[in-house]
Amino acid sequence: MQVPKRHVPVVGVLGLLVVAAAGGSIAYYQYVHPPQTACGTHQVHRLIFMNAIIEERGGFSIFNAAILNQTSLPAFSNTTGADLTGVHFANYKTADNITLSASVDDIVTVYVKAISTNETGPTPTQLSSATGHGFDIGGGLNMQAVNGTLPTFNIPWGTWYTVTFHVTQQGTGDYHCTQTCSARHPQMRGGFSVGCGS
Ligand SMILES: [Cu+2]
Repeated sequence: MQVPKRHVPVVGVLGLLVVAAAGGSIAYYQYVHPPQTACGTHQVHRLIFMNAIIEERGGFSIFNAAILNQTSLPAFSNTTGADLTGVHFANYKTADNITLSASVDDIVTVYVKAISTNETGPTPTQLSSATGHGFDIGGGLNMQAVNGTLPTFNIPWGTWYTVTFHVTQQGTGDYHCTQTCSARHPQMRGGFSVGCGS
């Protein structure tokens, strides 16, 4: 007697990450709210907007900050940056224009525009070998990107870069440029302060 062949179904298990595209250009993402941390903080999503120019001309400078009051990120373009049209957010004032401040369990989205000195004046200019600025978190803090890449080694002159990361560590560190852009490139950085609670 012949034993009938058994067909074993293959079950694929997919994760819950949902990435959808609307209008062919607007990307939405969704993340699961992590559990409360020991800090007992209420998570907020910060949007930090900054310019990056060689340190001799001011380095990084934060020009706006906001709390995002919706789960989807604003639409983003490398040439025009974030599009806040119709986005629910509330601006807030940072302590200064250089320090990045957040609390444990926050989500932070950084927008950086690399400004070429050739666009805004004669001297001093960036190194001719430089093609833009870069961005990374360091100085003892290590953040994992949940949208975009961290670090990035080139934000071409005149364009925008964005990254979203989850703040998982309390402490003091920095954010800094990753491309040798001028004589004072090693000083092109800002403080990153992560507290517990807000
Ligand atoms: Cu730089």
